Amino acid sequence: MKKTVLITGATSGIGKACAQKFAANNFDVIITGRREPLLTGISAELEEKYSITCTALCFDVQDKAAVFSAAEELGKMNLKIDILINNAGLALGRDAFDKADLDDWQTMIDTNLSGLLYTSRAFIPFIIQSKGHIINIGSVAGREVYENGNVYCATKFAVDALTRSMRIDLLKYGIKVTSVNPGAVETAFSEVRFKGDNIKAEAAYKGYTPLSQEDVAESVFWCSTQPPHVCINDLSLTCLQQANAQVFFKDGEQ
Ligand code: NDP
Ligand code: 8X3
Repeated sequence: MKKTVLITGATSGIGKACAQKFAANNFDVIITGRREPLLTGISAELEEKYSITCTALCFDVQDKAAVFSAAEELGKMNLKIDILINNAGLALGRDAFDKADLDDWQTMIDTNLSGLLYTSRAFIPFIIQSKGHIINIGSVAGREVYENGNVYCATKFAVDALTRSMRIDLLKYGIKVTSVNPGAVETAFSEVRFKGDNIKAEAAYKGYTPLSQEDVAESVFWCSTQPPHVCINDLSLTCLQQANAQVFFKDGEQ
């Protein structure tokens, strides 16, 4: 039977690559994000290319009421969800603890933590019904902190804690819960983090070959296609030139 995946933050980067990967494998896809024109374009492209159904829902994960009303809308449309990918997220700034912008901190907490809580609570009834799978996109920054990573790292540590908690609390429903924790992936992430400063954003990926969004989508898809009795608890991946959240071996280093 055809399965459906809901991906938060599918207008760009890892989320968009996941939408493409699942659609290419004959899943129906529900994509979400704040940028409606991008959602509409991606939805049309996936339906045309892969002959699947792609439903686009435009909402901000920070907005509790909007998240729950999107879930209500899906319920009215009688849509089922087999896999929820909690991917929407961002970093803002890379500043020392004593200098960082409080609004940046708040936005990261509201998006990466509260947003993930809202989408999980709103869509879990669908996942319970389908005995499905929740995949949270964490980060190597949720395993080890790095200099000036402070609140971004804290939100990703929280994603790790919530993934473990969900796995325990939802065990009785036969639901799989996985975290996928990538190292550096070349997406719009750094452009957003450095607020459009392209020089800083490009520097983040200089001197090594980072992961691509497709590499991460491949891992997410693999986690979701294991036999029914197998649950991948967490999967961490980095590019060959990255050992952990802090250590890189860049071109030209000896
Ligand atoms: P992108 O900036 O390319 O994509 C981020 C996505 O999240 C966009 O689709 C954006 O959609 C969505 N998003 C952001 N804020 C909100 C919000 N408030 N409400 C709804 N959607 C939102 O970055 P990535 O693909 O790299 O990031 C995806 C996830 O991967 C994040 O959780 C990030 O922390 C994580 N990650 C990234 C790594 C990297 O090096 N790139 C490494 C490890 C983890 P829109 O703007 O349309 O709302
Ligand atoms: C994103 C990867 O190393 O920039 O989670 O924090 S990193």
